[in-house]
Amino acid sequence: MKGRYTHMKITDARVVVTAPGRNFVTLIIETEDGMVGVGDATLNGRELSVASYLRDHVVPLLLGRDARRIEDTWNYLYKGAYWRRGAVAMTAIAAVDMALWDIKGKVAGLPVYELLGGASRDAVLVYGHASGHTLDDLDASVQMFLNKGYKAVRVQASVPGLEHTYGIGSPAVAAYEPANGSMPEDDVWDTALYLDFAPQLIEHVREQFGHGFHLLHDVHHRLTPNEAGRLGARLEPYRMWWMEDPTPAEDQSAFRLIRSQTTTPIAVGEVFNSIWDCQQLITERLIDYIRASVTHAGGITHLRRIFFLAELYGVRTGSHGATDLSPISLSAALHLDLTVANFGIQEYMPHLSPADEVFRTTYELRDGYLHPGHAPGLGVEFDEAAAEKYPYAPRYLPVNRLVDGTVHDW
Ligand code: GCO
Ligand code: MG
Repeated sequence: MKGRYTHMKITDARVVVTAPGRNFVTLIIETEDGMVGVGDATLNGRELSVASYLRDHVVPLLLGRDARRIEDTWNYLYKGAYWRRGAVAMTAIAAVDMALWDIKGKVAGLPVYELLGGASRDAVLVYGHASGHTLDDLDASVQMFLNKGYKAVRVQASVPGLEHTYGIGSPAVAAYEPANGSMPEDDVWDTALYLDFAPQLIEHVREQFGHGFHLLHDVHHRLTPNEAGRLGARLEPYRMWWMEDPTPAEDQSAFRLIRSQTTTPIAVGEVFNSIWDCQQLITERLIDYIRASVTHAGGITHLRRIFFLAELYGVRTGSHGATDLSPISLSAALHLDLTVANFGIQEYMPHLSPADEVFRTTYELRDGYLHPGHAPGLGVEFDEAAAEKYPYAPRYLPVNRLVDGTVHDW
């Protein structure tokens, strides 16, 4: 047999770096019969390293390969590099993987979720980001999400006494990083101030709005295990959906200590890029939610493996979905979320205009739930002409320092 059914050659693969509102790296793969697939390759603050990894070392290997062989291509790029894991390599592999799933869906005439086993639910529960410099501002922000029908809200507020705190923005926030950072901004961090304030913040929100919605909070890797255990214990009366990234996530055994001190659910994983980063966390049941993203953890193929492992141990999913991941990443996450048995929740920060001019998406938010839509493939069209209007400019995430100048986790 000849043609598409035995081979489907990749004839072109190119990388586009664009900044419609913020920086995104996109991989476009084309096949001999004109199929086009797209993948997100954005690694916030280190974008060009992934663009180079793809352009210089992956694109030459893709040309002439069979676009249908997703699993084989994944292993070829992962094992074939010899050097394992790492955010840059895994983001590059993820972009290829997404683009190939997109193509497979388009060839089949089916949305990717159908190829992954079909929907396990009607739509995907998402959480929105409420924040405020003051508790009054935060109240207005929470109210806005509840009015829009959100069933789950993450709350962050400025810590009194600190000038900048991660996670605060206007209601329609697109980013928490400074807009024009050709150099990283220095922020000051004080754990004692935060630990005094965080329980007041959560108590305040429950007092104002009650228990009729799911409440989340991101600690952003800034505590020690003992501090995190104490905080989790203080938050227990407020029935949190989760406490996110309480300690630096690379130290997996630290979570034993946190677990021994609190039953507040724990979510970890936005900085992970492979199953090995969370193997212990999952198999020892040290977390409740795994938050890796499609883009940084090796694409749909690899993130699905992580989710399947998590399913065995009663750990649910809660994928990273900040706006530094492109709409292609969010769409890919939604297709996967819709299918897996152990889905928990999906982070959702809407991409603001002009991102929608460059990425045309089919996902739809209704009553606090997202659905990826029914278009074949991932359901995202990337407009290369529009992308050209928004040139890349370097931007960095801030760096935290303690009051005495010591570098701390941001
Ligand atoms: C989240 C994350 C983000 C990260 C960002 C870094 O929970 O959404 O913590 O806000 O800070 O993705 O690039
Ligand atoms: Mg986070």
